[in-house]
Amino acid sequence: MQMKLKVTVLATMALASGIAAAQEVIVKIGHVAPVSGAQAAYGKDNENGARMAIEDLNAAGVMIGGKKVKFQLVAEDDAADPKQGAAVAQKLCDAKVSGVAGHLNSGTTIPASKIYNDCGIPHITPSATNPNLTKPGYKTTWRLLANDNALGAGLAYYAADTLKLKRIAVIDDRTAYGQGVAEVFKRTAAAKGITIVDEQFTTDKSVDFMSILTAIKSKNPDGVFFGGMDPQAGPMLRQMEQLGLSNVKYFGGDGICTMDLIKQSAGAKTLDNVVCAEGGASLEKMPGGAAWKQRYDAKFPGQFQVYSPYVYDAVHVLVDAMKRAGSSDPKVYGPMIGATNYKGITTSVQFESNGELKNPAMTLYTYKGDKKIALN
Ligand code: ABU
Repeated sequence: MQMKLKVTVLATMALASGIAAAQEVIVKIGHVAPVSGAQAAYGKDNENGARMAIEDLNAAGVMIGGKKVKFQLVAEDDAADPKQGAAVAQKLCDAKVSGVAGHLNSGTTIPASKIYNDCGIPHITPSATNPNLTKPGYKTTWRLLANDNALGAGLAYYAADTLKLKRIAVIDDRTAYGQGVAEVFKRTAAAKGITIVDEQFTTDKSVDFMSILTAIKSKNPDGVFFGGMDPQAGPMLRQMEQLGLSNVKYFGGDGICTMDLIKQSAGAKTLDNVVCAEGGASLEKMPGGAAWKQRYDAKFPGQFQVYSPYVYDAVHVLVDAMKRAGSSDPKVYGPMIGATNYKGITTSVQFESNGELKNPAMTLYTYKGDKKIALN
Protein backbone atom coordinates (compact mmCIF):
# COMPACT_ATOMS: atom_id res chain seq x y z
CA MET A 1 0.00 0.00 0.00
CA GLN A 2 2.82 2.37 1.07
CA MET A 3 4.79 1.42 -2.08
CA LYS A 4 1.76 2.24 -4.27
CA LEU A 5 1.44 5.67 -2.64
CA LYS A 6 5.13 6.40 -3.26
CA VAL A 7 4.83 5.52 -6.96
CA THR A 8 1.75 7.73 -7.28
CA VAL A 9 3.52 10.69 -5.61
CA LEU A 10 6.56 10.29 -7.85
CA ALA A 11 4.39 10.05 -10.96
CA THR A 12 2.48 13.19 -9.92
CA MET A 13 5.74 15.07 -9.33
CA ALA A 14 7.12 14.00 -12.73
CA LEU A 15 3.88 15.06 -14.40
CA ALA A 16 3.94 18.43 -12.64
CA SER A 17 7.51 19.15 -13.72
CA GLY A 18 6.67 18.00 -17.26
CA ILE A 19 3.73 20.40 -17.36
CA ALA A 20 5.92 23.25 -16.07
CA ALA A 21 8.46 22.59 -18.82
CA ALA A 22 5.71 22.26 -21.41
CA GLN A 23 4.12 25.60 -20.44
CA GLU A 24 5.96 28.04 -22.65
CA VAL A 25 6.97 31.35 -21.16
CA ILE A 26 7.02 34.23 -23.64
CA VAL A 27 10.12 36.41 -23.44
CA LYS A 28 10.07 39.62 -25.48
CA ILE A 29 13.28 40.99 -26.99
CA GLY A 30 13.31 44.45 -28.52
CA HIS A 31 15.19 45.52 -31.61
CA VAL A 32 15.54 49.11 -32.83
CA ALA A 33 17.03 50.49 -36.03
CA PRO A 34 15.99 52.81 -38.85
CA VAL A 35 13.87 50.61 -41.12
CA SER A 36 12.41 53.64 -42.86
CA GLY A 37 14.14 56.59 -44.49
CA ALA A 38 17.52 56.87 -46.16
CA GLN A 39 19.21 54.45 -43.74
CA ALA A 40 16.59 51.70 -44.09
CA ALA A 41 19.03 49.29 -45.77
CA TYR A 42 21.21 49.26 -42.63
CA GLY A 43 18.15 48.92 -40.41
CA LYS A 44 16.60 46.05 -42.34
CA ASP A 45 19.92 44.20 -42.30
CA ASN A 46 20.12 44.66 -38.52
CA GLU A 47 16.52 43.53 -38.03
CA ASN A 48 17.21 40.46 -40.17
CA GLY A 49 20.06 39.58 -37.80
CA ALA A 50 17.68 39.81 -34.83
CA ARG A 51 15.00 37.72 -36.58
CA MET A 52 17.51 35.05 -37.44
CA ALA A 53 18.70 34.88 -33.82
CA ILE A 54 15.14 34.60 -32.47
CA GLU A 55 14.26 31.90 -35.04
CA ASP A 56 17.40 29.91 -34.21
CA LEU A 57 16.82 30.15 -30.45
CA ASN A 58 13.19 29.07 -30.76
CA ALA A 59 14.11 26.21 -33.10
CA ALA A 60 16.82 25.01 -30.68
CA GLY A 61 14.45 25.27 -27.68
CA VAL A 62 15.71 27.25 -24.69
CA MET A 63 14.99 26.51 -21.02
CA ILE A 64 15.32 29.34 -18.52
CA GLY A 65 14.88 28.57 -14.82
CA GLY A 66 13.44 25.14 -15.71
CA LYS A 67 10.79 26.61 -18.01
CA LYS A 68 10.60 26.36 -21.77
CA VAL A 69 10.87 29.79 -23.31
CA LYS A 70 9.55 31.17 -26.57
CA PHE A 71 11.23 34.37 -27.69
CA GLN A 72 9.24 37.11 -29.40
CA LEU A 73 10.87 39.91 -31.36
CA VAL A 74 9.46 43.39 -30.79
CA ALA A 75 10.92 45.26 -33.76
CA GLU A 76 10.76 49.06 -33.76
CA ASP A 77 11.76 51.78 -36.22
CA ASP A 78 13.54 54.90 -34.96
CA ALA A 79 14.23 56.29 -38.48
CA ALA A 80 17.75 57.28 -37.24
CA ASP A 81 16.09 60.20 -35.47
CA PRO A 82 17.19 60.91 -31.87
CA LYS A 83 13.68 61.99 -30.75
CA GLN A 84 12.03 58.96 -32.32
CA GLY A 85 14.77 56.79 -30.80
CA ALA A 86 13.92 58.07 -27.32
CA ALA A 87 10.18 57.57 -27.91
CA VAL A 88 10.71 54.01 -29.08
CA ALA A 89 12.98 53.23 -26.12
CA GLN A 90 10.22 54.37 -23.75
CA LYS A 91 7.74 52.22 -25.70
CA LEU A 92 9.95 49.16 -25.20
CA CYS A 93 10.26 49.93 -21.48
CA ASP A 94 6.46 50.15 -21.27
CA ALA A 95 6.11 46.90 -23.23
CA LYS A 96 8.34 45.24 -20.61
CA VAL A 97 10.73 43.65 -23.04
CA SER A 98 13.48 41.71 -21.29
CA GLY A 99 16.30 43.26 -23.29
CA VAL A 100 17.04 45.24 -26.44
CA ALA A 101 19.43 44.73 -29.34
CA GLY A 102 20.04 48.30 -30.51
CA HIS A 103 19.91 50.99 -31.41
CA LEU A 104 21.78 51.25 -34.70
CA ASN A 105 22.90 54.90 -34.69
CA SER A 106 24.96 56.66 -32.04
CA GLY A 107 22.59 59.64 -32.28
CA THR A 108 19.64 57.46 -31.22
CA THR A 109 21.46 55.01 -28.93
CA ILE A 110 22.97 57.68 -26.66
CA PRO A 111 19.62 59.26 -25.62
CA ALA A 112 17.93 55.84 -25.53
CA SER A 113 20.61 54.48 -23.17
CA LYS A 114 19.43 56.81 -20.37
CA ILE A 115 15.84 55.64 -20.84
CA TYR A 116 16.86 51.96 -20.68
CA ASN A 117 18.96 52.72 -17.60
CA ASP A 118 16.00 54.43 -15.92
CA CYS A 119 13.69 51.48 -16.57
CA GLY A 120 16.41 48.88 -15.87
CA ILE A 121 16.41 47.12 -19.25
CA PRO A 122 19.75 46.00 -20.69
CA HIS A 123 20.52 46.98 -24.27
CA ILE A 124 23.42 45.92 -26.47
CA THR A 125 24.27 48.04 -29.48
CA PRO A 126 25.60 46.11 -32.45
CA SER A 127 26.63 49.23 -34.37
CA ALA A 128 26.62 52.56 -32.51
CA THR A 129 30.28 53.47 -32.22
CA ASN A 130 30.49 56.92 -30.59
CA PRO A 131 32.75 56.47 -27.51
CA ASN A 132 30.49 58.76 -25.43
CA LEU A 133 27.86 56.01 -25.25
CA THR A 134 29.60 54.22 -22.38
CA LYS A 135 30.84 57.36 -20.59
CA PRO A 136 27.84 57.71 -18.19
CA GLY A 137 28.66 54.23 -16.83
CA TYR A 138 25.12 52.83 -17.09
CA LYS A 139 25.03 49.19 -16.01
CA THR A 140 22.43 48.54 -18.73
CA THR A 141 24.55 49.65 -21.73
CA TRP A 142 26.80 47.30 -23.71
CA ARG A 143 28.57 47.56 -27.06
CA LEU A 144 29.53 44.59 -29.23
CA LEU A 145 32.18 46.14 -31.49
CA ALA A 146 35.11 48.56 -31.41
CA ASN A 147 34.28 52.23 -30.94
CA ASP A 148 35.35 55.26 -32.98
CA ASN A 149 38.47 55.89 -30.90
CA ALA A 150 39.82 52.76 -32.61
CA LEU A 151 38.25 53.34 -36.03
CA GLY A 152 39.14 57.04 -36.42
CA ALA A 153 42.68 56.49 -35.18
CA GLY A 154 43.21 53.33 -37.25
CA LEU A 155 42.26 55.19 -40.42
CA ALA A 156 44.58 58.10 -39.59
CA TYR A 157 47.47 55.72 -38.99
CA TYR A 158 46.79 54.03 -42.32
CA ALA A 159 46.64 57.38 -44.13
CA ALA A 160 49.93 58.53 -42.59
CA ASP A 161 52.00 55.34 -42.34
CA THR A 162 50.85 53.22 -45.29
CA LEU A 163 49.57 55.76 -47.83
CA LYS A 164 51.99 58.54 -46.77
CA LEU A 165 49.30 61.20 -47.27
CA LYS A 166 50.07 64.77 -46.25
CA ARG A 167 46.97 66.91 -46.91
CA ILE A 168 43.51 65.73 -45.87
CA ALA A 169 40.17 67.58 -45.84
CA VAL A 170 37.54 66.51 -43.32
CA ILE A 171 33.76 66.56 -43.76
CA ASP A 172 31.20 65.43 -41.21
CA ASP A 173 27.44 65.17 -41.17
CA ARG A 174 27.02 66.79 -37.72
CA THR A 175 25.49 63.64 -36.21
CA ALA A 176 26.85 62.13 -32.99
CA TYR A 177 28.54 59.45 -35.08
CA GLY A 178 29.86 61.56 -37.96
CA GLN A 179 31.15 64.37 -35.80
CA GLY A 180 32.71 62.00 -33.27
CA VAL A 181 34.61 59.80 -35.70
CA ALA A 182 35.81 62.87 -37.66
CA GLU A 183 37.16 64.44 -34.44
CA VAL A 184 39.19 61.31 -33.62
CA PHE A 185 40.51 61.09 -37.19
CA LYS A 186 41.49 64.78 -37.26
CA ARG A 187 43.26 64.64 -33.89
CA THR A 188 45.21 61.50 -34.74
CA ALA A 189 46.04 62.58 -38.30
CA ALA A 190 47.38 65.93 -37.06
CA ALA A 191 49.48 64.12 -34.43
CA LYS A 192 50.91 61.98 -37.26
CA GLY A 193 51.98 65.08 -39.19
CA ILE A 194 49.09 65.27 -41.67
CA THR A 195 47.81 68.79 -42.40
CA ILE A 196 44.04 69.15 -42.17
CA VAL A 197 43.63 71.47 -45.15
CA ASP A 198 39.90 72.10 -44.80
CA GLU A 199 36.89 71.25 -42.64
CA GLN A 200 33.39 71.21 -44.09
CA PHE A 201 30.02 70.20 -42.70
CA THR A 202 26.89 68.66 -44.15
CA THR A 203 23.86 66.79 -42.80
CA ASP A 204 22.60 63.21 -42.82
CA LYS A 205 19.83 64.30 -45.23
CA SER A 206 21.98 66.08 -47.86
CA VAL A 207 22.80 64.68 -51.29
CA ASP A 208 24.37 67.73 -52.99
CA PHE A 209 27.96 68.32 -51.96
CA MET A 210 29.20 70.30 -54.99
CA SER A 211 29.87 73.52 -53.11
CA ILE A 212 31.79 71.97 -50.20
CA LEU A 213 33.72 69.69 -52.58
CA THR A 214 34.59 72.69 -54.78
CA ALA A 215 35.94 74.51 -51.69
CA ILE A 216 37.92 71.40 -50.74
CA LYS A 217 39.31 71.02 -54.29
CA SER A 218 40.82 74.49 -54.07
CA LYS A 219 42.94 73.27 -51.10
CA ASN A 220 44.54 70.53 -53.20
CA PRO A 221 44.06 67.60 -50.78
CA ASP A 222 45.44 64.09 -51.28
CA GLY A 223 42.68 62.66 -49.09
CA VAL A 224 39.15 63.37 -47.85
CA PHE A 225 37.77 61.95 -44.61
CA PHE A 226 33.99 61.73 -44.31
CA GLY A 227 32.26 61.17 -40.98
CA GLY A 228 28.84 59.94 -41.98
CA MET A 229 26.81 57.23 -43.67
CA ASP A 230 26.51 55.75 -47.17
CA PRO A 231 23.44 57.72 -48.40
CA GLN A 232 25.79 60.74 -48.34
CA ALA A 233 29.09 59.00 -49.15
CA GLY A 234 27.73 57.45 -52.38
CA PRO A 235 26.62 60.74 -54.02
CA MET A 236 29.73 62.45 -52.62
CA LEU A 237 31.96 59.94 -54.45
CA ARG A 238 30.03 60.56 -57.67
CA GLN A 239 30.39 64.33 -57.29
CA MET A 240 34.12 64.00 -56.51
CA GLU A 241 34.51 62.19 -59.83
CA GLN A 242 32.56 64.94 -61.61
CA LEU A 243 34.83 67.59 -60.07
CA GLY A 244 38.00 65.76 -61.09
CA LEU A 245 38.92 64.67 -57.56
CA SER A 246 39.55 61.24 -59.03
CA ASN A 247 42.91 60.49 -57.41
CA VAL A 248 41.98 61.63 -53.92
CA LYS A 249 41.76 58.89 -51.28
CA TYR A 250 38.44 58.76 -49.43
CA PHE A 251 38.27 57.64 -45.79
CA GLY A 252 35.35 56.84 -43.54
CA GLY A 253 34.34 54.70 -40.60
CA ASP A 254 31.97 51.74 -40.51
CA GLY A 255 29.05 54.00 -41.50
CA ILE A 256 30.25 54.07 -45.11
CA CYS A 257 31.70 50.56 -45.13
CA THR A 258 28.58 48.90 -46.53
CA MET A 259 27.58 46.81 -49.50
CA ASP A 260 25.09 49.58 -50.35
CA LEU A 261 27.97 52.02 -50.94
CA ILE A 262 28.54 50.17 -54.23
CA LYS A 263 24.97 50.92 -55.29
CA GLN A 264 24.93 54.46 -53.88
CA SER A 265 28.12 55.46 -55.72
CA ALA A 266 26.51 54.25 -58.97
CA GLY A 267 29.60 53.25 -60.92
CA ALA A 268 31.86 56.14 -59.84
CA LYS A 269 35.52 55.14 -60.23
CA THR A 270 36.23 57.03 -57.00
CA LEU A 271 34.71 54.05 -55.13
CA ASP A 272 38.10 52.36 -55.59
CA ASN A 273 39.69 55.23 -53.58
CA VAL A 274 37.71 54.33 -50.45
CA VAL A 275 39.41 53.07 -47.30
CA CYS A 276 36.93 52.36 -44.50
CA ALA A 277 37.13 50.72 -41.10
CA GLU A 278 34.86 48.32 -39.23
CA GLY A 279 35.06 47.52 -35.56
CA GLY A 280 35.33 43.75 -35.82
CA ALA A 281 36.97 40.96 -37.79
CA SER A 282 36.08 40.41 -41.44
CA LEU A 283 33.37 37.78 -42.00
CA GLU A 284 36.05 35.35 -43.19
CA LYS A 285 37.98 35.75 -39.93
CA MET A 286 34.97 35.70 -37.58
CA PRO A 287 34.68 32.36 -35.73
CA GLY A 288 31.33 31.55 -37.36
CA GLY A 289 31.14 34.27 -39.99
CA ALA A 290 31.31 32.42 -43.31
CA ALA A 291 28.78 29.70 -42.45
CA TRP A 292 26.44 32.23 -40.85
CA LYS A 293 26.62 34.53 -43.90
CA GLN A 294 25.63 31.62 -46.17
CA ARG A 295 22.54 31.03 -44.05
CA TYR A 296 21.77 34.79 -43.95
CA ASP A 297 22.04 35.11 -47.73
CA ALA A 298 19.69 32.15 -48.20
CA LYS A 299 17.08 33.80 -45.94
CA PHE A 300 17.58 37.42 -46.97
CA PRO A 301 19.14 37.51 -50.45
CA GLY A 302 20.93 40.74 -51.34
CA GLN A 303 20.17 42.43 -48.00
CA PHE A 304 23.48 42.06 -46.16
CA GLN A 305 25.12 45.35 -45.20
CA VAL A 306 27.44 45.40 -42.15
CA TYR A 307 26.06 44.82 -38.68
CA SER A 308 23.62 41.88 -38.82
CA PRO A 309 26.18 39.38 -37.42
CA TYR A 310 26.64 41.65 -34.37
CA VAL A 311 22.87 41.90 -33.89
CA TYR A 312 22.66 38.10 -34.05
CA ASP A 313 25.30 37.86 -31.33
CA ALA A 314 23.71 40.67 -29.28
CA VAL A 315 20.46 38.69 -28.99
CA HIS A 316 22.37 35.54 -28.04
CA VAL A 317 24.42 37.41 -25.41
CA LEU A 318 21.20 38.62 -23.76
CA VAL A 319 19.78 35.09 -23.79
CA ASP A 320 23.05 33.57 -22.54
CA ALA A 321 22.86 35.85 -19.47
CA MET A 322 19.19 34.88 -18.91
CA LYS A 323 20.13 31.19 -19.02
CA ARG A 324 22.96 31.66 -16.54
CA ALA A 325 20.71 33.69 -14.22
CA GLY A 326 17.78 31.28 -14.58
CA SER A 327 15.55 34.28 -15.22
CA SER A 328 14.48 36.64 -17.98
CA ASP A 329 13.72 39.36 -15.44
CA PRO A 330 16.07 42.23 -16.40
CA LYS A 331 16.79 43.00 -12.75
CA VAL A 332 17.90 39.40 -12.15
CA TYR A 333 19.75 38.58 -15.35
CA GLY A 334 21.03 42.11 -16.20
CA PRO A 335 23.92 41.99 -13.73
CA MET A 336 25.07 38.68 -15.31
CA ILE A 337 25.87 40.36 -18.65
CA GLY A 338 29.11 41.73 -17.23
CA ALA A 339 30.32 38.17 -16.63
CA THR A 340 29.59 37.10 -20.23
CA ASN A 341 31.99 34.65 -21.82
CA TYR A 342 30.06 33.74 -24.94
CA LYS A 343 31.44 32.20 -28.10
CA GLY A 344 29.54 34.10 -30.74
CA ILE A 345 29.77 34.11 -34.49
CA THR A 346 31.58 37.48 -34.49
CA THR A 347 34.01 36.82 -31.64
CA SER A 348 34.31 35.41 -28.11
CA VAL A 349 32.31 38.03 -26.27
CA GLN A 350 33.58 39.40 -22.97
CA PHE A 351 33.00 42.93 -21.69
CA GLU A 352 35.04 45.58 -19.94
CA SER A 353 33.49 46.93 -16.74
CA ASN A 354 32.34 50.07 -18.64
CA GLY A 355 30.27 48.04 -21.13
CA GLU A 356 32.77 48.09 -24.02
CA LEU A 357 33.76 44.86 -25.75
CA LYS A 358 37.08 43.38 -24.55
CA ASN A 359 39.82 43.25 -27.21
CA PRO A 360 37.74 44.21 -30.24
CA ALA A 361 39.20 43.62 -33.69
CA MET A 362 39.31 46.25 -36.43
CA THR A 363 39.33 45.65 -40.18
CA LEU A 364 40.15 48.09 -42.95
CA TYR A 365 38.45 47.65 -46.32
CA THR A 366 38.61 49.03 -49.80
CA TYR A 367 36.48 48.47 -52.90
CA LYS A 368 37.48 47.13 -56.30
CA GLY A 369 34.72 47.37 -58.89
CA ASP A 370 31.67 45.95 -57.13
CA LYS A 371 33.60 44.04 -54.46
CA LYS A 372 34.42 45.06 -50.89
CA ILE A 373 37.85 43.77 -49.96
CA ALA A 374 39.47 43.44 -46.52
CA LEU A 375 42.94 44.97 -46.30
CA ASN A 376 43.96 43.11 -43.11
N1 ABU B 1 28.94 53.18 -36.38
C1 ABU B 1 28.44 53.84 -37.52
C2 ABU B 1 26.96 53.80 -37.68
C3 ABU B 1 26.18 53.85 -36.48
C4 ABU B 1 26.52 55.00 -35.58
O1 ABU B 1 27.41 54.87 -34.75
O2 ABU B 1 25.84 56.03 -35.67
